[in-house]
Amino acid sequence: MPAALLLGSCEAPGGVSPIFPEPVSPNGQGIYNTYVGISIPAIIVFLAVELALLWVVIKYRRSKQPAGYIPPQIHGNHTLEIAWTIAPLVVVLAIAAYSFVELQKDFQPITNYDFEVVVSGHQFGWNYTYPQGFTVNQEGTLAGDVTPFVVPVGKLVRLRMQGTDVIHSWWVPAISGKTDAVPGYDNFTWLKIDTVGTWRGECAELCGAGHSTMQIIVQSMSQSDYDAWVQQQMAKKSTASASRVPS
Ligand SMILES: [Cu+2]
Repeated sequence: MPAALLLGSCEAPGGVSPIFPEPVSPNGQGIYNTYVGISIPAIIVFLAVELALLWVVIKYRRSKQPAGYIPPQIHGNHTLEIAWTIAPLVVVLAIAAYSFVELQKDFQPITNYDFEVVVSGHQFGWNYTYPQGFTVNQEGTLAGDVTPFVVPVGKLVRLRMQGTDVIHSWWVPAISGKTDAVPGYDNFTWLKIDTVGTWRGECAELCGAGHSTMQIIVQSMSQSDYDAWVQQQMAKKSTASASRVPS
């Protein structure tokens, strides 16, 4: 609960929390695990190196040595030198392999999805085109919350990222990693949200003067609420197209 309060207070309108949010999609969970899985060994290595350094500095400080003392001049301990070259190499390669596996899982165009939404970034906002043919316009603003991108709970949704002008990047930390929306090229990510709720994100690629307005809100609904919402969107779309017919 205190964590939730802290997260809540950090979520100013139009921003994302500086603390890693609780993941709600398997790819968000995978990224979170990668973050923790790399951070913990990194902290252990950092502490080990700093403590060893401190120990040497304190134990062998000049004031504890006889006047004019010169430490033993040793050069070349092959076992030690090979060990401290190989050990970091193994750590770095392990981090690379671990990250690469996660990247493959999150950003390959998956084929077992329930439906696909085309997400198109523009200066400054996002358009979400659903298989039923309607589009949700999530126009950027800082005056309040943007229109949510709505998905049903528990469905695997493939996101096809496109850009119409410059490169944008779709990022909702609890759901997925930063995915570039590039003009003339399709990028892919996906989501499968396991609970009803609302999550925040923002454009993560500096894309022009209105970049900061490009908030993202993803809302997940139960299947029945989602179906009703789709009906509403379809009705809106047909009245809009009917009003465009010349009389
Ligand atoms: Cu942008």
